[in-house]
Amino acid sequence: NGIAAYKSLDALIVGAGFGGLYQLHYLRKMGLQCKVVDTAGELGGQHSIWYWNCYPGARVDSDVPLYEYSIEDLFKDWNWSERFPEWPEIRKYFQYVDKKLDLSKDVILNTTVTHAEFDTKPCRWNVTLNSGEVYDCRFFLLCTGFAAKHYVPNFKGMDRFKGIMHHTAKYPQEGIELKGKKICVIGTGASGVQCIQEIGPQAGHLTVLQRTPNLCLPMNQHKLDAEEEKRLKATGDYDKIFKYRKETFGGFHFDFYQKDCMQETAEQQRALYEKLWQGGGFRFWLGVYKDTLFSKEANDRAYEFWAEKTRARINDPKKKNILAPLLKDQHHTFGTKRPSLEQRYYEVYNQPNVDVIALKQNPIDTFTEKGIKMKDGQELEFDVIILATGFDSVTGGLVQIDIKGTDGVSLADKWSKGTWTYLGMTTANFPNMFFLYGPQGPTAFSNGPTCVEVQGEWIIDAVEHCVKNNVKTMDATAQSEAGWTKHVADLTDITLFPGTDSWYMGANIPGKPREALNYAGGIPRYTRECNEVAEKGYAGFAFDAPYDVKA
Ligand code: NA7
Repeated sequence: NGIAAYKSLDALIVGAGFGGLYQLHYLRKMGLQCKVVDTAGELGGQHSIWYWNCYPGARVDSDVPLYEYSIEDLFKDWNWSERFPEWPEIRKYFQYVDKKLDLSKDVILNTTVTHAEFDTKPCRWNVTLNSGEVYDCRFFLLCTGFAAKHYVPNFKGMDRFKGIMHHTAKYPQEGIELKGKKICVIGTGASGVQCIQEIGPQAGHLTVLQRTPNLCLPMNQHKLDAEEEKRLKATGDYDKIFKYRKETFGGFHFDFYQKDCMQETAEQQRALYEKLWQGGGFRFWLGVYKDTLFSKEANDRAYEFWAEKTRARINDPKKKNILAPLLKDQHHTFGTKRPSLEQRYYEVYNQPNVDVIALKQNPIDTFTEKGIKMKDGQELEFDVIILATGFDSVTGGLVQIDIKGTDGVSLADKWSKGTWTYLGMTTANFPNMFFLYGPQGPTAFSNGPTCVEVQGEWIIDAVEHCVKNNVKTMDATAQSEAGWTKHVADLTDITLFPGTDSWYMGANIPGKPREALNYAGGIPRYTRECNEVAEKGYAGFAFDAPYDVKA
């Protein structure tokens, strides 16, 4: 009959990934009535990435036990099989967490939050789901992750292609038969690199269309030994790791090397680079000389080492120059686009069935029924095209929900020319709304679970503050968000990041404002700054603003 059924909650949480489930657990512990809503069909869903991104080889680039919750001693009864786990195992981890914390009874799956509006009279959010249900709630928490909205470029003639075509973030759950097929992968970000190295060995032929080379680092993957894990758990090492991960820039268990590059001799530099390279993971990115992401001279040294190591692995001189150009032909400074971790990525290009085309020299002209025609006239035929073209990262997942604040302006409109947040967790005129692992927080420069726990804890405390003090609304002031936004820009402006087109700067989506989307001061500084705000009675927030007057 068109009359929506209203249901009342203390908090509605969007996203059943690391962030959303953390919120659910602790808000429930506080005695609040909460629900989590997620588009995906399983926990660890769309907003934690591991539901939709089930393309071959999809795995996490943070090693375990860093990539897991540190809460409730969950680590004790869980063992990972390898250092960088693949998506099926991460999904199993979420099922394990669900069993331990009894989460899913409060999770609504296969459902999307379509819009939300703040009602200034009762000071509550009305949240509408695509099922037609409407919830009203006091707190509205967006835990959508940084990659909830995938990006498909508008290539000419795309709908003409008659073969199989999927974006990596919408890969069919049942998989695709790839053996012996003619396959094209467009894009060489983290998703492209992971699926290329997996598909190359099974494809009849694989063509990679690369716009920008990925400055990949060795993953150094290995199987984990259950006995060794047991020993480490017994010695208390896991507790130390979980504590330490909050004390490092990126939320890992290593930090930048506390010297500038040029303070050391060429031999010392080489020794450090070699050690970091052998260690694997992000050490060569976030454990390197502390000026590497600030000084072009220091950055060049790291780049040269990377190029030397990488070029040695590629046989064909043409492929070598496309995949790992020399410093003089460099596309971007090292580390200012997200380096991916690879296992056999470069060796795959030594196979005779694998080609790479540099799109800057030979762009896509048009898609055809059978494949893709290149600018130089070459007509390539494919059975399968995989679009590894990324995401409307960091902000896209938030603004795709129609959220209206106290002045009736939507979040999408408010952020259409640039993002404004206070502490990377709130935005003015959207009272009692918190988000995490999103814009102007440490998001993209940090290990996900660390960031989620740091921000999650702060949000839980803020909600508790409101509940205990009978506060109706807590809203960032325009002045405080202007200050934070400038602070985030200032932290980035002194680095090399602004000089590179990347999703860190919003520069991967045509028309998206170019700005620093992530807080570049590191986890410890961020935590300190947020805690200082809380200690000062949540300075920079307005409490119980008279919205009816404003309206
Ligand atoms: P990314 O890292 O954004 O990579 C997308 C890739 O797609 C990248 O190589 C892009 O080239 C390429 N791309 C994007 N648009 C086009 C067009 N129009 N033509 C050709 N190539 C294009 O996304 P991922 O999914 O790989 O990874 C996202 C994050 O998830 C990753 O950083 C991790 O944090 C996990 P470009 O570099 O823009 O030239």
